[in-house]
Amino acid sequence: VEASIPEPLREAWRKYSASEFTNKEEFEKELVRHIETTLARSLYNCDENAAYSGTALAFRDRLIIEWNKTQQRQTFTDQKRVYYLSLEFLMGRALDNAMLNVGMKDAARDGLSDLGFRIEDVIAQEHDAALGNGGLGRLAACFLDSMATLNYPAWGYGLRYRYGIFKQEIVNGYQMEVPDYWLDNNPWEFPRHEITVDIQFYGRVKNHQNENGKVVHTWEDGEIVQAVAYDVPIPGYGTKTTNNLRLWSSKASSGEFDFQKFNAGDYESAVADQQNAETISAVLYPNDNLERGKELRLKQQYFWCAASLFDIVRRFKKTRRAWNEFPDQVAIQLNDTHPTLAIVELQRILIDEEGLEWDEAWNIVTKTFGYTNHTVLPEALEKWSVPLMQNLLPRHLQLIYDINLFFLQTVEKRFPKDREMLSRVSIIEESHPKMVRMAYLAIIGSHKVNGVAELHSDLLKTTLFKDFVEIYGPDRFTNVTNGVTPRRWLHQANPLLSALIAEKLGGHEFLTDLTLLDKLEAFVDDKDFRHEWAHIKTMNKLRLAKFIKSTTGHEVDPNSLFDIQVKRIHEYKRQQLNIFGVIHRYLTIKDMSAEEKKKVVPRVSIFGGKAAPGYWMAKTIIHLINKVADVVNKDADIGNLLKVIFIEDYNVSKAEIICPASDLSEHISTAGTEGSGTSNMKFVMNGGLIIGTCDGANIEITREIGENNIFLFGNLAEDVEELRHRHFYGDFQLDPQLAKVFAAIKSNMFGDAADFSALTASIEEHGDYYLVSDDFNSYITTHGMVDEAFKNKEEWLAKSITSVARMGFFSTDRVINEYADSIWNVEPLEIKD
Ligand code: BZD
Repeated sequence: VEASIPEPLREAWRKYSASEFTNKEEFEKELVRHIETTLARSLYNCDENAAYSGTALAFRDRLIIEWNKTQQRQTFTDQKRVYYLSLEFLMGRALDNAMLNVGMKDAARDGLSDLGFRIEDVIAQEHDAALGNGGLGRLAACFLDSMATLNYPAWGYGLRYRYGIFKQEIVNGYQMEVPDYWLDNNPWEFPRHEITVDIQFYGRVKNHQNENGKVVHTWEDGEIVQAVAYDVPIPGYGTKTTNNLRLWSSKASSGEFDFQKFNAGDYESAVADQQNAETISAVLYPNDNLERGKELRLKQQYFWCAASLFDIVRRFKKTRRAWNEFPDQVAIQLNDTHPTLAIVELQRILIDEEGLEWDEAWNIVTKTFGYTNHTVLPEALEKWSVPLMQNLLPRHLQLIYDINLFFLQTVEKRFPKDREMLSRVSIIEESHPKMVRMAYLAIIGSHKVNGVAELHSDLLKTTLFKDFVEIYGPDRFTNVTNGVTPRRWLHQANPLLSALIAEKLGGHEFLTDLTLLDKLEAFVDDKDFRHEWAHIKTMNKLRLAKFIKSTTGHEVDPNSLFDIQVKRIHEYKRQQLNIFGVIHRYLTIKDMSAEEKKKVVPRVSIFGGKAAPGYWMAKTIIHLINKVADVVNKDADIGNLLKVIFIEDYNVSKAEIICPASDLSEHISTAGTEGSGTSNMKFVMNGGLIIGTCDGANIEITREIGENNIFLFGNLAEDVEELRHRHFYGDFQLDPQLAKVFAAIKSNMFGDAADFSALTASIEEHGDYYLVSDDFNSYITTHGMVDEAFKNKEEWLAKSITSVARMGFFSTDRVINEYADSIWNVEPLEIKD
């Protein structure tokens, strides 16, 4: 029950309603007030960390005032809202983003400087919010930024993990994982201890007949865990809209922290129950593109889906509308299959709790949900064992069987006697044990299914989901190519470039209409402009060089070509191809005469990325990169011609330093394996060129910027199957240049060759599934072309400028408008004073 102040008393409230600082002086006043009162510090003990906290609290006040207005306005207007369900939100730091989005960074810089602080040092105090693994989680974060910026009434729903993605340390060349405890002193969340939901697990289903003779189901005797809401304000850029990200935290329900046990002296077991409940939201699973079927993961998924659905339904019921209006008021987007249980949960609520008939309920459900697929990799497709689900969620398993039954009946009508088809598309895989195929359930329970780049969406339609295209027709399947938010990935990460562009274009409008970048093409031949462009790249390379020096001790020369691959380590992303290429380059340079060496373009090969803790091959790749770095970096024959750097603990805030500093970045997945990729967009937006395969969004980037401005290589997706087939039947020849690289590794040049034998064997002996050998020659040759191109500074600059000018398509603003129009059917709502 919400308590509203009676109308006659509201005058007093309005009179004293909180107000926002609007200039440097007012900011300083707020900052000092927070430091002296909220933090209980003074000018005698205010370090950078306290300055950060004070600044964050001052900005938080501003955000929450606008958050309140936005929520009131959205409730009052009561138009359709979007709910973005994602198990991951990889937000990074919030302060810089808040300053820029509310347009007060300059005031803050001056104010902090008056009080003795440098804004960059203050910003750097913040701990990244790292509640995600990689692209999927970061996409959700970019979506939140664009939804707020475009004034869509939209909420994110996720889990408040106590531990985000682990911190990576490199010890003797090996990855070590350190827990990421990030919640102490996090000023950006608001606990809502009054907003709780009881979530049930286990127990059994009982069937009864109600007064009308209808069979009803009750789910009884389970364990209850309580979900508590924590709200994070999401400011839009240049708008008052401040949306909400609601993260659920688990704790023992007041009933469950058993006071009887407690009072009876069974203290330990009472505490154990509590810890058990808190385990649900304790830790983010650190796997990307791998699902291992662990019970705790399923518990996380249901806990979060059930809490979110309860919240959404509660909000809808306050409007007292009829149930059939639910899809006109609510759009729910499923970020991958992780929240698929939300489909089943809504059906359960409508049937078991609200008493709707099956068909009426199911019609509401399917109109409400949309499902985004991010991968075609088989090992990433979620399946849950039926016995596991039976035990944890007995009622949901029944409902899944019913959904499947009705679905298979319609399929049978359309494709009579096609038993193969029925078993292929069944939600239940008839294996031992039986498995629930979550992607199929998500397709059946949604009105739209989308992939994240054109090639990826086409592959979904022609391979994984082919049968479903036949069953439902092509309209249920669509493409929405990914993007990134230009606020964080251009304006915040690269202030110098953003300022130069603004100067040329006469303002910062391009940040909210990225297609305006095309006006830059008019300046491609402008000498002064080129000069400034080049200068900014050098400044950004210096910034990265400084960072590398301070974190690794290595000196790198900013005149070298900075060649960067940063992303999660995965065989399909082929960091092994990159490091083999580096070894090849090393061997080639070592063989050169002094004369020949003079022609070599000096390079710095920069790697970064985490391996899932249980992914041995990925860890081996990290180990090899670090061992190669050890050898190359201290080889006097090589000097500055080649340096190899592994940046520890790659994360969002490091990406903000890394992306603006690339000359070249690598997006070299085996064709047909990467859904989209989004760092490719970040790098090009910052004036870096890319070397890449014809995969994911690389193809659309090429279409937009022109094939002269990108270095493409390698086999095409349409040829991959045939090549793998050939390898399987023994038709495999190790590429001769790669053979030299392997010989060097096996000579113990980079330490004990046995450490890397699994890696070389996967290629030489076990079928080279990712086609490293098939693509090696093309890769090396293309790097040669990169070297040649880099020698021509003017040409390179023209490519860089032209590419940025043509990147307008890859803003998440375009992406969100596409979702809004073709999937969600929602309208923006501007928040005025
Ligand atoms: O999603 C990534 C894809 O691999 C990229 O191609 C794509 O650009 C982005 C955004 O659409 N997928 C992931 O990042 N996936 C995961 O992190 C993940 C996490 C848990 C379980 C399964 C996958």
